[in-house]
Amino acid sequence: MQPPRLLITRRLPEAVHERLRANYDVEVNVDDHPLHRDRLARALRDFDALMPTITDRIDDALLRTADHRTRVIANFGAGIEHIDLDAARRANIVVTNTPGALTEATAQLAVLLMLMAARRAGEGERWLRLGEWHGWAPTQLLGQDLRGKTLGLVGFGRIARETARLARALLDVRVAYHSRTRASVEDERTLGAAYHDSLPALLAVSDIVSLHCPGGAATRHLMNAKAFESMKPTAILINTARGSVVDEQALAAALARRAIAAAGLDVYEAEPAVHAPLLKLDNVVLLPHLGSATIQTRTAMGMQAADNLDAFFGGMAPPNRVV
Ligand code: 8YV
Repeated sequence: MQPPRLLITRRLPEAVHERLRANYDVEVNVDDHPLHRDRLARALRDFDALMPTITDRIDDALLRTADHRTRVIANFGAGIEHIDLDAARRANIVVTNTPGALTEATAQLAVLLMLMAARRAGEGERWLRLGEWHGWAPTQLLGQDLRGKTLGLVGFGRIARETARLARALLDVRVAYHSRTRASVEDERTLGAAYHDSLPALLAVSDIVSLHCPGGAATRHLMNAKAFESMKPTAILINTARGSVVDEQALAAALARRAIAAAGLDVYEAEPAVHAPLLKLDNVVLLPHLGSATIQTRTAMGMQAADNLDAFFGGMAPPNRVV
């Protein structure tokens, strides 16, 4: 029997390619540029399985192709808003993702951004590299201590909880959250997390606001001009979730007039483009979507995606099926 044809749309850690080559007829996009739409359309006709990433927009128009051969899309990543799930369902294509594998790495990056923004680390590094540091001074680049501050989590899934756990251990913060569904009393108690039943209520009490909700239409521009008005002028915004959750224009305006103190961003509305005014502001730390970027995590994500494929082609239920 012929092994299933699998297209891996971006270069993954070699260990993942090796594992997949053992059981699949694998093609890897070795030049590693985001695939052109036409190539994705052809892939749906030519391959039994796709392993895409966030850089592949698989929308209704693509999935509507009547003669598609693809039966399963094993996304490399947890977030799947770049795939039209309803259209996949209509096309009878199974979709899986990789939750869990990237929880720790992403939570660590959220805490890194909190520290970088609070301690003005990006600003300091820029000074130094530009030769603008002329020696130590007692009131130079003074940041904020985070001990005892309130960390407000928007969303309370795996990454939010791990972020809370780490930030409590490292920075001794208090935890508050808002999410669509309230967690159990037990889960709240474990993290000492105080529930707020509305976003404005959470924003009003938070010194650090960290976003952990999914992307997509339901959360688009959740953080808009009005939301920034609800935040404390001393507050810091952290986004390791999806760029679409933040109205970047409104954020740049709020940072420029110090309606909020600082921000740390890892994700953007139109990646890889960054809203130009943000690049000019000193009180924002900007990272290039590094949330899960460790060799261990990216390998684990690939292995989890491979587990999903193996289950599917082995006639079993893929463990991380979303459609
Ligand atoms: C991934 C992510 O790097 O998994 C996610 O949802 O945001 C990132 O950590 C990327 O999405 C991989 O496709």
